[in-house]
Amino acid sequence: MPIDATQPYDDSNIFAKILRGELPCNKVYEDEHALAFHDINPMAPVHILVIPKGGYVSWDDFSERASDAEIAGFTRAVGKVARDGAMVTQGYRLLANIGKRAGQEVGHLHVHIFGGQPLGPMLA
Ligand code: IU
Repeated sequence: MPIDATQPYDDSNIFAKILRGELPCNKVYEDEHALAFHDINPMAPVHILVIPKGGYVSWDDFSERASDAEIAGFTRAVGKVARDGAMVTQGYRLLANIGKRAGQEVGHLHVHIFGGQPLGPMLA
């Protein structure tokens, strides 16, 4: 059931639980501002989620409330995961589903990184 991304952040979501260590994840990378882990239901040979450590629902929420350091740190973490995953030469795709119409299922901002195969055209 997609979430309403205009609602305030609710820290009972599953990624908040992962961040608090209440649930496990298959971690790829972590630093002060971001955590990256393998998607539990991969849609490509490489399917990694990168999440900011702060509680933000959407990109618009993040860009409004996060500090410059958080925004820079998160952006750099996405790039680092792509580089470390050797996706840079082959190409990769970044995707963030925001809100109901985009099918956002988890109310904590996350960027999907897809790679490891030709990715085809953009959305249907
Ligand atoms: P979406 O952009 O909100 O639709 O993507 C949520 C993703 O979170 C989706 O690809 C799930 O497979 C993934 N996921 C996960 O990796 N671990 C979980 O415990 C849950 C969802 I729930």
